[in-house]
Parts: sequence; C-alpha cells; structure tokens
Amino acid sequence: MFDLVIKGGQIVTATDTYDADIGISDGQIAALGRGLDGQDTIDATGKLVMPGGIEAHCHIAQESATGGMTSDDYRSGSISAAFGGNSCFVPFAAQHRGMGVTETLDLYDSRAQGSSVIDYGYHLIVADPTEKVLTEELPAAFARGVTSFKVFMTYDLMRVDDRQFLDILTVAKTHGALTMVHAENSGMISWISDRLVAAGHTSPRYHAPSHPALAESEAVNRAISLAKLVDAALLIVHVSTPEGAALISDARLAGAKIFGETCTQYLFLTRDDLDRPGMDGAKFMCSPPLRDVPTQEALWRHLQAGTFSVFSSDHAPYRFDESGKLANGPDATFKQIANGMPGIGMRLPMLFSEGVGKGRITLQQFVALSATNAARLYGLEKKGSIAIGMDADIAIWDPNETRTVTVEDQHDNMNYTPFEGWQVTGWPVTVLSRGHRVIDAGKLLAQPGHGQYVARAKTDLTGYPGHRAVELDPKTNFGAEIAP
Ligand code: DUC
Ligand code: ZN
Ligand code: ZN
Repeated sequence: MFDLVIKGGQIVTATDTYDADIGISDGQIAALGRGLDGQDTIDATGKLVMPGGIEAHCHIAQESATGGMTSDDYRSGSISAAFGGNSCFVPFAAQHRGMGVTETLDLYDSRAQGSSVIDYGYHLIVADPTEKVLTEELPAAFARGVTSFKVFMTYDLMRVDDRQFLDILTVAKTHGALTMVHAENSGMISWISDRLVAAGHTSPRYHAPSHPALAESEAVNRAISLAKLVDAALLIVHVSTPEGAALISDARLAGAKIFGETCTQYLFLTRDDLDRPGMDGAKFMCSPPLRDVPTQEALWRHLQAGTFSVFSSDHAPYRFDESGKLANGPDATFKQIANGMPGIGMRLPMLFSEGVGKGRITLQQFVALSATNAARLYGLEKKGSIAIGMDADIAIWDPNETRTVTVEDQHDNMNYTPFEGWQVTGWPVTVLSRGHRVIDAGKLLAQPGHGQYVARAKTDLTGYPGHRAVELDPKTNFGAEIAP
C-alpha cells in the first residue's frame, strides 16, 4: 500500500512513453507497475504524467546592481512556477560589489526559507571575485551545494574582465562547478546606446539596435575561448542569435565542455514587440533583446539538434508601473528601464503547445528540455525523471486543454504577461512536489515553506573530452604547471 498512486496515465520520460501506475511513498517514487494501490489516488486517465519542470533560470527576490527589486519573491515566484508545471526552480543569488559570497547566500536563504512552495537551489552571480572570494568563498559555496556560478561580460557594475573570468573558470573547474555567462560585448552596447540617446532615439524600441547580434557573437566566441584555454565547463545562458548558437554547436562538436541555453521569449516574440505604442515596448525589454522571425526559426533548429541543453524562462519580473519598468519616470530612455520580462508560468505551456503540439519537438525532447537536462547539468540528482528512488516531483498534463493566456493565470506579482492572448493547447493540471499536491485543478494546495533547499552535486562531464591548450599543457609548454 503506497501513500499515493497515480493511476492510468501515460508516463513520459526523456527516453520513453509507457502506460503505468506510479506508487509514491515517503515523497519518493517507490514503484512503477500496473494495478498499484494507495491510501490516496490520482486518476490520470487520458493525461500525460511527466517529471515536474525545473526552471533553471529565473530572478526571484533579486535586486539589480542599481537597486531595483524583482516583483516576485520566493512565495509568488514559486507559486507561478508551480502553476506552470514546475516542481523545482533554481533562481540566482546575486553578489554585488563589496558583498561577500557567504553573506550573499545567507541573504538569499533568509529570502527563500519558509516562502517557497517548491524545492529550490541557487546559482551564484559573482560580481566581485576578490582573492578571498576565489580562495575561500567559492569553495565554501560549492560545499554548500551551490555548484554553478554566473558571470556577466556586460553591465558596468556587474561585469568581470577576461582575467577575472579566467580566475572564476579555474576555481570552478577545480571544484567541479559549472560557470554560466551572460555573453554580450559591453563596449559595443554602451557605444551604440550613447549615440542613439544623443540623437534623440530614446524609446524602448531602440533597446534592440543598442544590443546588436555581433555583441552577442563576439562575447560568446570570447567566452568559449576563455573556457577552452583552461579546459573548463561553461554554459552560455539566454542565447538569442543564430551566430551565438552556431559557436556553441561548433565548440560542442569539437568536444569542448560548452553548453547553451535559450529562452521562451526568443522563440515567440520579436523586436517588433518593442515597437508597441507609447511605453508599452518596455514590457518586452530584456537582454539580450528580442530579434526577428528568421532568428526564431534558427533557434528552433538548434533546440531540435541539441545545441541547447536547457530551455528557460529568464523570468525577470518588473511591473509595468513606477515600482518596476517606469521607476525612472514615464519618459525614461531605454537605457534607464529595467531589463527583463516575466514568463516563469508560461515556459512549459508555450513549449508544449508550440513545440510538441506543432510537431517541432517530440514529447521526449519536451521532457528533456523541461526537466531532465537541467537536473543532470545542475546536479539535481533526485529530480528530472520518473524512476524508482527519485523524488516524486511530477506534473500531470492534460494534452487537450486549450487556454487563452491571461495575466491572471500567471499567479505572479506582475501586472502583465508578454504572452497575453496566445492560444495554447496542453496544460499542467496537477503538480506534485515530493509526492505532495502543490497544484490541483487550478488550486494551490501547498503552503509557503513546503519547498526545501536542495544542495546540488557537480555537473557530469562524462563524454566531453575537453580541450587542453598546448601553452597550458606541461607536456608541450616546457613543463610549466600553471593551471589545474
Ligand atoms: N540577464 C539575465 O539573465 N536576465 C535579465 C537581464 C539580464 O541581463
Ligand atoms: Zn543575463
Ligand atoms: Zn536572467
């Protein structure tokens, strides 16, 4: 007799589709079979039973370097994620200059503990790689289960230079952590932005030309080169251009430990959305910016071909009012408007409807992109699949439910969704976290605090031969041991 049995559904994993019941005890999957009985039962007849989504790129209770706070905290952000089919998420914990890493993680612990309805971890943003950070605090973060570190190549208050980037890659490599990078060329962006503003081109639509595709591809190429120099693992986040994606694909083909991520908005929105009347374009400002339809098609090809291991929302919620997008007034220039848009609740319904529903990806690819790949890459050892011994983090989808997207359906703290009015088919109707119903039939059933911190393991790099620069290899550099 199990605590809970999910009966009659079609189970989908990253490799298989099969009919079976799932027996759950003590929050874990205890059996897969037929005719299982439990103290409690969920009838999943006609439904798809999949691993709960893992949202691996979102900004929750995070202040920017200039002080603006995201509108979602761990309560509202996790609730919105859960309504969108997720049972785990990994937001960022952002170090700002002058802050320690341990202090940063303690701060985010205080924001997350007792608030989240789903399990969570953090990626650490490193903006101030002092000697203490490199030698003491990053290893301590890793030991605490924070096994991924993000760096920025742009934003004056956040970015690291190439040498600092190499230091972080090297420490990450030593411990088995994964470095993540926001890859855009800072000088190109500030040079164009200043010229646009000086010429009076200040409205939100000029955010697109201020962040040219070349700024992304130059930085992606440089980031990959730095990672290859020290043979470290690197994930390029929120890739928005075919050129950036092709660089990642080439590096992967060459065996380098390079990974890529793209996001919902780059597949479904374009720079024309930035050109909406008045300040409405501000709702669609994110960095890198939205591109065009040919770019969307190229990014779909890369998603299908496996260039992108992860597909994320990059939920960075700033309300369309003076608390968020309009904090610098109704006439702010595009340079003064917060970058980011919400989407944690729409990542999976959009990918399911437009991906699986329109024959662009298989159900298996959907599961891989929604949960399994992120679990493996980010060391969430008990999550991301339906197998005996895994956490019972499960999303049950009605593949036929059709909805028109509204902001009310997002259950976040936002006053808009960039996907308003889209028709989607396929909806997560029940979401379980460690066997506990978080969402069922449109209702929130978990309390804030149900979600627990998950210490993550290191990335499995099996199958990546890597790349040893001859200049760093003692066999070919006259015996100099200068990097691990
Ligand atoms: N980078 C992100 O990852 N999200 C929002 C804005 C940004 O620059
Ligand atoms: Zn970024
Ligand atoms: Zn982001």
